[in-house]
Amino acid sequence: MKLKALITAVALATTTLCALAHDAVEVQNAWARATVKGQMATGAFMTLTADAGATLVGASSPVAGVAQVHEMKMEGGVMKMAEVKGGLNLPAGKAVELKPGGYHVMLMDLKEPLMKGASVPVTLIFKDAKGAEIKQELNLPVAMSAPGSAAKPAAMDHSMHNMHGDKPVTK
Ligand SMILES: [Cu+2]
Repeated sequence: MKLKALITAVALATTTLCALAHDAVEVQNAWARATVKGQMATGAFMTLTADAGATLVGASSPVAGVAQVHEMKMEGGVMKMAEVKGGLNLPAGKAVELKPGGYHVMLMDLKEPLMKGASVPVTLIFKDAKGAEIKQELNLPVAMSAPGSAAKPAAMDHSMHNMHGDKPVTK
């Protein structure tokens, strides 16, 4: 057991070093949406650029029982979202935006409310071009809308929360 843990640690350290050397995924404009009392799920958003190409295969956070990579799209006139099967492809050198109404990291089974102005640790799990796992730890600012944008949250964000069984968000 101990030996296995050690091997895992060494393997992780090795992939991290490789990641820093040439496969790092650049994360920009990352943030997580603040929640209201009783709300059990929220989204995290960011722009990802993988110089050598990568796939965002998962995420984790100490504040969420479950974290998944989600996609939101129109289906028969209804906005639906689901886990991105096989992960979100990040083509080499291309910025991929995770934003309200599109791709996002869904934080579910929240253990505590996300307060505006606080920060939340989120670990992103990538597979690099060679299939090796890379973990990237982030500390996301919690806000009501994308930092630096005056845009109001889109109406579709509300349905997103409802789909996870939360109370309707009222204005
Ligand atoms: Cu979602």
